Amino acid sequence: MAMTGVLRPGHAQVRVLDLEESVRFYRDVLGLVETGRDAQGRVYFKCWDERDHHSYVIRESDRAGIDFLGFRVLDKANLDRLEAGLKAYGIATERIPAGEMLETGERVRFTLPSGHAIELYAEKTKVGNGIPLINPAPWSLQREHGIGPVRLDHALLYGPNVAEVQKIFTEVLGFYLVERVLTPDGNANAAIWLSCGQKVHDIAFAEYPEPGKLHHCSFLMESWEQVLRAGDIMSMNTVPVDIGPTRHGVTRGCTIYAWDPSGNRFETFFGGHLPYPDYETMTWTFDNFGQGLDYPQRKLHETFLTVVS
Ligand code: M3P
Ligand code: FE
Repeated sequence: MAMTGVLRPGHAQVRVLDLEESVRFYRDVLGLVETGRDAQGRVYFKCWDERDHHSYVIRESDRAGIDFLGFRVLDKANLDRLEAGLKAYGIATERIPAGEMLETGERVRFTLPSGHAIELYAEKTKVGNGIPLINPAPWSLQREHGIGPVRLDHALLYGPNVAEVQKIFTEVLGFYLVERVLTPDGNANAAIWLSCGQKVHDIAFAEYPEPGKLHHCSFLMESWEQVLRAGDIMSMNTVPVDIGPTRHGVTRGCTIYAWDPSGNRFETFFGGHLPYPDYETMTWTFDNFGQGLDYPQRKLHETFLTVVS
């Protein structure tokens, strides 16, 4: 499959209550690689196998949550094309100058009807994964530090107007709808899972009255065993765990949900099926939401619906 538009979620900027406590958590417990700090006081991280300078940025604030989620697009021509598409659709965009975020080119920013700030960008410095491009080893010692996820995989965002958000992602940004959970009356979607490639999802949304909320950022693990090991490391560090280890029915991904020291939920995730854009959307009725969330226990955990940052 040729991927020419939006490639992947490339960065999330998340607010934390205590910067240094959070740096210790993300660096030493989750096992991200710290790659920089800027004049605004933001701290930049990447997962060990990511090539770009950063994928996860934290800044200190008096409230947790997400500032924005950025998607990497193929090149500048696609950035211009996608921005023109957004404008033609009636969405206001602004350009954030190159360098405002370390090692990152110009970003196109817009706000979704769910209240989330989304960015598109085409340039970020490739710092590599610590493994040579000639005769590369399969992993480096960076993988062995903390939980050690492979990459930022996706995010689940909560806010209003999910039907309009779905139209923007599918009609303007080139995503397709992989799975959905219906509302109790069956007339609308309570939650949607969207992909821009062959991942089971790159972004998901759930209908929620308050705008701009973060449910979780998800980090990809290499195996179910690595998810279980993540659970061990969480317990060794008394990280508050929300759900799991278990498997989602929706996406078929293996998962643990847990909270960072500020109450931002994160996920360690493995697997999931591999859809193509021509596949038909899979639909879950609201009475099966429990299986969608936690397939073995068939349990719609209360926190899934109510705890966001
Ligand atoms: C995911 C995920 C429900 C949740 C599924 C979640 C309610 O697929 O990646 O977090 O089906
Ligand atoms: Fe997830």
